[in-house]
Amino acid sequence: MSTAVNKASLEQQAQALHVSIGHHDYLYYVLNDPQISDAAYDKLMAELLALEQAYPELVTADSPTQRVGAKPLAAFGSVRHAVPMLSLGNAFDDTEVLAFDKRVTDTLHAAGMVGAAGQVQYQAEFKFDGLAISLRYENGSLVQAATRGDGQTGEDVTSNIRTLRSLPLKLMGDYPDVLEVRGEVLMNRADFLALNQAQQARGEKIFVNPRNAAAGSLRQLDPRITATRPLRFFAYGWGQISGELPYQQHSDVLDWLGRLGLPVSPLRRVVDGAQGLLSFYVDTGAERTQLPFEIDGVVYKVNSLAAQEVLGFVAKAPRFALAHKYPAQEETTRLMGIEVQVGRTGAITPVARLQPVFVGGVTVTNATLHNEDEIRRKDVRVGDTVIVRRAGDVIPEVVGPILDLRPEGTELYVTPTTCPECGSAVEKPEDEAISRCTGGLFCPAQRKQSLVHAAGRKALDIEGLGEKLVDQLVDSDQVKSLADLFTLSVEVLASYPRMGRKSAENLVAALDKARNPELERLLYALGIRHVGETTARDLAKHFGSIEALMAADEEALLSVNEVGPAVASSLLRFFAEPHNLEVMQALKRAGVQPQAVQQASSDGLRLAGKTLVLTGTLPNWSRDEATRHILAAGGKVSGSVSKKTAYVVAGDEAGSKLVKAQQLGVPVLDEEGLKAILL
Ligand code: D41
Repeated sequence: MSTAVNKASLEQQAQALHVSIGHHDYLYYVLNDPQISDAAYDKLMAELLALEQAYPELVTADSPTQRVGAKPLAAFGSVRHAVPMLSLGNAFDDTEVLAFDKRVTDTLHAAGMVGAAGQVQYQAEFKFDGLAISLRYENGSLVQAATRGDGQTGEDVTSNIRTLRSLPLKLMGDYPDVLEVRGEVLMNRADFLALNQAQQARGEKIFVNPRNAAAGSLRQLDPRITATRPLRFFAYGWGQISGELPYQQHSDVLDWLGRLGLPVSPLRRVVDGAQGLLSFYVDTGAERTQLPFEIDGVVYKVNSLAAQEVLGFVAKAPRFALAHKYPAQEETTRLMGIEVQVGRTGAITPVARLQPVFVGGVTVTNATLHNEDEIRRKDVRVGDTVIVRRAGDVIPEVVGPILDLRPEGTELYVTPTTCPECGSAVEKPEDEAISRCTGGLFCPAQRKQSLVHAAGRKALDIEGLGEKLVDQLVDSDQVKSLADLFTLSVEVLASYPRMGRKSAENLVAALDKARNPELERLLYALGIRHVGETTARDLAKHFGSIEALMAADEEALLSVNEVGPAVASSLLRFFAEPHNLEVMQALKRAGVQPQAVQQASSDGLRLAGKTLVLTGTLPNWSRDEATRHILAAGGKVSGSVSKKTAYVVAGDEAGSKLVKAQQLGVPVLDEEGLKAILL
């Protein structure tokens, strides 16, 4: 008699611990809002383990101690889905979305489910770039998890799915007897990068992207490995549900799944009509690169479940839903060759020559391979089929080879030992990843790049002096240094191919204008290592003239705010070099004379001590113009928004920085607002 009572109370004790641990897992992994310390959590877990050790009959499949309990499998079993897992139709442009909305609206109109002028209501969601999974809960307990497979039959990944801490082993609240939840398993970008680092340190497989890492982690036969992988899950639908569905809208069912303890994306929106869909697509696209995980599009679903039923299916895809894809950020193509580019400072960058491929909205033929170490790490070889990535506006890069497709006879890449441009030795300092040509300004590639840099908009801003002309001027030995540019005549320039007299005159006029630059621009134009725009500005403000700067010793240089030992020693080396002194003198002879600098203190200026961030396109001012006005008013311009940002100045097509400003409560100005503060 007493044993029975005892047993019931022990079971209650274990149950209470299940609920408590499940609740804290939910707070921690789903809501990101833990309410007890790790130590307190560990104590609950230890208590449960002790109890189960003393009374093994208390161990149930849905006990939190069993998340990683399972032994390695020999193979995955197969699971037939009680309700098939459908696929999604795709759209790649607005017209396809408009056609979808029209089809839906016409059908529902004919069925009397929308008024004559009515718009269809949709649920708009992210399209997570992961793996589709079906979870089966019976009496609230997770009993089975399966991959989508062909939609009818998938693989049994229950032991692996149990290790996902964000998934409840036991549902909360008022759950139905049978509930099949469908969703996507994925890995956050940051977790993917950390995993790859750890994999590399252990000499194990590197994953090419988060999706691949999530798939590889889920397809482990040993759940103990899966347990170490930071996988996440978001529910987006359902299969079998016993009894009557308590809601009539897709969005309400997803909210309900959230209340049962399942992770559901909060970034969903209920929208009306095609315009609502397209706005969601555009807004989400602007935030896309800032999200912690990868999405490859958005998904639209007719919100009314009754309307979904009327619309029905074609083949294996529902007529009530549509995936609207963003241009793929990754594609595969052939690596035809690896060439090296020599930069302004001699840095040797390997560049991949690719079979042209459409990725991220443009056709890509070249992609960076960063440096030799990266090529080795990724083991990329000429002839490989490679994955090319172009995310946002960043330079396309080669992510890695697809080893299964490697042809025979490929060879490891080695950086050339001599510069392909000038034949000088290529050196690689032990502690640096970058090889450099030692030719200095003897190397035509370095000379060309220095001149292109000096002519750039942030430097001397010499309009009409592009890369092509610089190539010709250097190749013909007409220009050997920055100073030589200022000796060019209309006659000489007009003698170059594709150079009319008018263009030559314009260029000579542009050069004339560039003879009196602001000091900071001239300093920046010289291309001294470690002297970027900001440092050039600080130096100009501090010293006021090029002569004063050239006369400064280390102590004087270090007394400038923001100038450290690296900048100081680079400046000293630059001005100690006879060739550079010659160029400085030649510049003077050619009439290059920087403007006098007003060394006014910034105190009392309108934006003194304030940092502003620019985003989007302003109606009248270019980014550089706006920056100059802000600096003139004593303010600073930064590239990223933080709580310390005084204002975000937003123009057309402002992106994530505007979103961030709104999140942080940073005041946002338009161009007019900025002018009002400045003037
Ligand atoms: O995020 C996703 N990848 C996602 C996939 C989503 N947000 N919603 C989806 N909805 C469906 C229906 C409409 C069929 C319930 C889906 C998928 N299906 C899906 N994923 C893989 C195949 C189909």
